[in-house]
Amino acid sequence: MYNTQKSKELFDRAQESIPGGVNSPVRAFKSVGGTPLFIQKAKGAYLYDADGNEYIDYIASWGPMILGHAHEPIVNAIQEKAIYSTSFGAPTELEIEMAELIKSMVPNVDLIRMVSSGTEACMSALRLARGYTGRNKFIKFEGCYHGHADSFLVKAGSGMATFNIQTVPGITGGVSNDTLTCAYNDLDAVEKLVSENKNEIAAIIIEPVAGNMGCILPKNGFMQGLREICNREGIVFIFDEVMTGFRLGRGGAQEALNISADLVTYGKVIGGGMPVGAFGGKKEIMQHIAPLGNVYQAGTLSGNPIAMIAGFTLLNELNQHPNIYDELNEKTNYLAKGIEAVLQNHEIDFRINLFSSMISVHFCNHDVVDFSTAAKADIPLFNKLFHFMLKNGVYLPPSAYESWFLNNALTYSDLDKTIRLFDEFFISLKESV
Ligand code: KE4
Repeated sequence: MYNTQKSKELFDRAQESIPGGVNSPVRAFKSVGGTPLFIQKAKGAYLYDADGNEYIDYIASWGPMILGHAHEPIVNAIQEKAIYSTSFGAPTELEIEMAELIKSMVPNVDLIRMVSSGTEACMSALRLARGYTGRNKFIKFEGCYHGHADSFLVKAGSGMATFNIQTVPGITGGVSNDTLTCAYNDLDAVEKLVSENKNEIAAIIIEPVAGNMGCILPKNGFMQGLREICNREGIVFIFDEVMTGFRLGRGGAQEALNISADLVTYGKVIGGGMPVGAFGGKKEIMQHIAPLGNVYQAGTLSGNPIAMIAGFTLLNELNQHPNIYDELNEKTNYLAKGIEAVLQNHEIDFRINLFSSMISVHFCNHDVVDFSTAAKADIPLFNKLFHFMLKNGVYLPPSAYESWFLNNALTYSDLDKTIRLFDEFFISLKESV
């Protein structure tokens, strides 16, 4: 009998001291309903909740745990580093090694600054683009999520899509006036915004493969079109690679899509599960960041030795064993094909969006190419599936507006179990009619 009593007790207790009982809204199961599970430990591809239930993990902490949980080289590196203190607030050789390693893996990064979250990376990149161009406005795409800095909380994805929050209290009119939005994959809409705001746009920021409205791929020519607009208009092209960086491949989306960004932001995988973000790019732009230039950005724990050694160890593994990406992509394709066969067999309307090891399943009979088409899918059906999978030991992201993230500790029997449970779910649906 599937028992989550301890999680229920912990959730009640948590809500006495933490807003909504969680430290990040998407964890609260608000969109899928029910009680969030309190996780006690994890190893490899498996999570273990407070009641001792085991789950195959398709969240991977929203991306970072690409080699699985408690990956031994990372754990050992953290343990060895921690005995020499956990923070100095002074420069270290390890930060240089980390920056040099990143520069050796990704294109178009001359200088890179470490921060402590993806939010910090994106907000800093936007401020830098504004300081560099002297312009205030920027374009983001509906359903893309670049963290919770004020400027980005306009028609954002992730938790804001999940909770259907499209305007956030606390964001001033001035801030939102400088945030221009349009649909993902709509190049004409971008051209229109650019012509209506001539010489006022500092940046276009995009998730090059979007993961915060499910997984959404750029249409052919879309990214190249944005690149050309930025070249023509003197706009800074920012790739938000917090999700895609070091997940799509060593060089991330810039390499996978063969598009050069002016600035690129990182998070998640770059920290190996520790709080790390980064932004980097061409020296001509990055040299405006303090203390070199006057665009101020700072952080007490930026480049923290424990966070750095975790990220450095993980990136090193990925850098030295690029076959990991082939293995991950093969597993993702295998999972997608298995689910596809099940859904076709049950004559369910669906679309599966997939890029490398990012995947999402949408229950609809139209292509999912932006936020509005993602929102038109059968969300209640996804929510039912979510809970069926959960109580059978498979932990999907608790929202139809999130990409799934595979980790390389997943085995093919884990994937087969996941596919079999999809089949059992739809059989159970038919039986319940
Ligand atoms: P953080 O500040 O949460 O480290 O990163 C913000 C961010 C920036 N850019 C992209 C493309 C992102 O996906 C994120 C954060 N992703 C969400 C998951 N969709 C984090 C999960 C959460 O909010 O708890």
